[in-house]
Amino acid sequence: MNNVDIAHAFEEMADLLELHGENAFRVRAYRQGAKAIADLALPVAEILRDPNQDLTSFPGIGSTLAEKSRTLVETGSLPQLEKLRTETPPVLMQMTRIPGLGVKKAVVLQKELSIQSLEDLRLACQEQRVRVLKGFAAKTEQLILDGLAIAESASQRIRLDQADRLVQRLREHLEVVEEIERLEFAGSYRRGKETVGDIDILVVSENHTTVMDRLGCFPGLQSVIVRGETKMSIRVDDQFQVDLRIVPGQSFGAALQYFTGSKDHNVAVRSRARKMGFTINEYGAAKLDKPDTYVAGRTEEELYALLGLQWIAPEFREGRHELQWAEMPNSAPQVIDVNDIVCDLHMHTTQSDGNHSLEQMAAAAQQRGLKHIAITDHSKRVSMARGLDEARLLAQWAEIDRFNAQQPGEFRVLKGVECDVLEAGPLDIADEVLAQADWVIASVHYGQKQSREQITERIVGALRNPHVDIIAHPTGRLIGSRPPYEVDLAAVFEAAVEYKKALELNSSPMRLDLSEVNLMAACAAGIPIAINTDAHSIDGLDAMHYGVLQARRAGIEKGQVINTWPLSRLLSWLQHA
Ligand code: DGT
Ligand code: CA
Ligand code: CA
Ligand code: ZN
Repeated sequence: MNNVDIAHAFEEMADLLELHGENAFRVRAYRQGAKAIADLALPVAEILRDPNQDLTSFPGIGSTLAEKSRTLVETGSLPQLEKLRTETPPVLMQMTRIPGLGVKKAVVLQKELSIQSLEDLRLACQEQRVRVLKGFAAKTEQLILDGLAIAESASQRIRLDQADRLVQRLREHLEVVEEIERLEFAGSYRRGKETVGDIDILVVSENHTTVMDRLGCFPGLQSVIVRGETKMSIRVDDQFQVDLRIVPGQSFGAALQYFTGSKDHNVAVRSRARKMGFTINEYGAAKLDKPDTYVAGRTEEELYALLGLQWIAPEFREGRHELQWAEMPNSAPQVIDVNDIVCDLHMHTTQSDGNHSLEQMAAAAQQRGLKHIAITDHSKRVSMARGLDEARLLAQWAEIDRFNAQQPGEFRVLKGVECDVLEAGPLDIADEVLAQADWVIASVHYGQKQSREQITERIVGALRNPHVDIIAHPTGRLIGSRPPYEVDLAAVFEAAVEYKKALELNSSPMRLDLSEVNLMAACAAGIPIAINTDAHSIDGLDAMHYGVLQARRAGIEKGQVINTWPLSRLLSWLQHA
């Protein structure tokens, strides 16, 4: 078993444990472990063999995971994983992606109706075989039918960070081909969508055979779906598709524009072109009366310029306002950019479930150009993460005061906490202690299955508390694995406006919560947004760009993003006056 195999086993453990409703922190321990193992420079087997090395000395690997790594290396399998696999028919994982259908109900349906595929489930609903089961109603059938489309697409799409890793592997594999003149990734990946349905590669090369032969020996290749003169599609890893197109150099810009999409953007571009007397396809732009003579197409800039437009960043190409903006750049909104970010206001340290100390996180944040951060460890309800009680919090904040006093420059650490909103409603930390914090995040981690009324009231109640500044990951979704909890976001937005509070865009690529669409609504309501990494290690701080990318896709102006404000403005906003 090599490191990649071990990491895969831990990832699968995490997925399956999550499916079975296991504690989120245990799930995360496996995810972190998987990442830590994948990042190791040495083979795990070698580390385990060396008496002078200790696997647990590497960040992200505790004694449990070290033990399981040993089992994997020595036996090639993990009994817990085997057991979970047999308890979990693959369709169950897909079924739990149907919004509103929890694990328990999915298990009952799967067993009672011998469901093998989502198609079986659709049939069962259409034939009204679900409503007759105990605990199910006609309403459930409709809910499932409505949710099936979402589940079907979720089961085939990968998250942006997973796409990033695949793209890097593909790039490294293809780059060695000297005959490749240009190589670019297009499609939803280039647009930075939160999930990607397939990877689209564009290549300029005279030698199609060499390029296709090289793609055909990609490690992880499962099968070649089609191979033609200019187009090749393969399946890689877990059923995921990669499309390659080879285009002539003079068409590269037109092809890149075309295959970057989105469809809606392309429709808008083509309709504008027609009105101006041009026709556009993936080979270039031509005059309507001379469709065979291309007048633009080597670069995207050239193509957009022909239509009187500035070049449009791929993340804006969703058929919203981007053509208007590109037409009159001076009146376009100042959309948030990664260079505008001066702080990160949600991160964990070794005091709770983080991997690095206050000093290490602060140094790493400074290296990344940040001017201030907030340390926000978990509160005591989160016992799995060694959440802090009042006494430990006060001690940590005294530590932060000392740290700030010793800072030579302007860099500052805010005294924060990620305080759980308890199942019954109240906050996990006493008001008189919260009053001493600079920055209080309220989060719902437990009781996520409660009714819409209950969860909404917990969140609105938290916003009403004068010490709370922001709600983290406001819908609790985990992309592709857990639907948002039932919450009336309109009521949450209303409360945020009334109490002058902020909402988070959690940058973790597994969350991206608030989502793009919800962000647009929050921003329309005038609610300040904090884009935070929720880092549990130094590396976690690098997730900021995912959050910023989603905020850009939502077209959020930088002034509305708290992370762009100087500390003085943040401190005065924190008075909520
Ligand atoms: P995905 O892969 O589902 O995440 O989304 P995309 O946007 O990458 O879609 P994909 O891979 O089917 O195609 C890539 C781009 O190529 C798409 O955004 C627009 C363009 N495209 C592909 N096929 C068509 C088509 O039949 N009509 C139009 N208008 N555009 C197309
Ligand atoms: Ca695609
Ligand atoms: Ca495609
Ligand atoms: Zn957190």
